[in-house]
Amino acid sequence: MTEAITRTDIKNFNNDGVVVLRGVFNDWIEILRRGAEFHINNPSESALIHKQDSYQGQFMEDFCNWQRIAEYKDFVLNSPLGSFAADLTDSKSIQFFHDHFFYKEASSGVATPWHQDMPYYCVEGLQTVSFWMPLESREQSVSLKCAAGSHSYSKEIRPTSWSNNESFYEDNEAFMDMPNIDNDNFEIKQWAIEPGDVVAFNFKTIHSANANTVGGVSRTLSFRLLGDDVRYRKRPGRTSPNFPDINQKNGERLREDWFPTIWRN
Ligand SMILES: O=C(O)CCC(=O)C(=O)O
Repeated sequence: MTEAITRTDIKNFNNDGVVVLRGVFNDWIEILRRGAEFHINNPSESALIHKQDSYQGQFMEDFCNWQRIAEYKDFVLNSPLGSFAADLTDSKSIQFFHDHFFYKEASSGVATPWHQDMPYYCVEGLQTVSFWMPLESREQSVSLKCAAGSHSYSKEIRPTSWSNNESFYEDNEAFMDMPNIDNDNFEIKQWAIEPGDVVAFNFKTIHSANANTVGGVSRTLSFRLLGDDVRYRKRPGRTSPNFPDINQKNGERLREDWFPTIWRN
């Protein structure tokens, strides 16, 4: 076990599906900020823009840029990301899945709705973790919100398109409706964040984030990692992010040339 992660962190991650780790990436913030500035000026073809007419700012999200942005690649391959993921998911090895960038301009009125990440992905398994890393201080009110314990549902939550709320896949019966998070007595985990802190959560943990209503921009990177039991799962349509040429069969470990093993115990 690394020194940065305690037994209590692991217990909380297992029970709640989410834990905050303080200051564990302090040494990487300047590097990731340089990468993010390049990224904002050079989004990929997959970048999505969300905008509400009544607000000035926009919200951009983008996926899978770690191989072309040197600072992200350095972080993925050389930071303790993989060892932290191994500790939290009790895995012997960790594959890197993808990075996801959330850039919310000042006063951009678009929130990230309640959702569960797993059903958007071409994988299944219990040993998963995302590291949500703001690159500037974040007040609690504009930080990530996670519904504690929501990773334990056996059925996945129906994924929807964030722009029109329509079901992502035609196969609707395979999924359950989003519970009424605010009325179903979930404990909501939400923390004020300083750069270098990270919120680690399971791919099945239901989460959301309020719109950026504060003065400055909000730049957040989420890094997604796969532990020992994670396998390829074909979905009944395009996934997000989409890997149309992945050419894999259900039950296989993800291909190493696209999703490298970044940590072995
Ligand atoms: O920062 C946000 O707005 C949402 C983050 C999120 O949904 C994620 O990292 O999976």
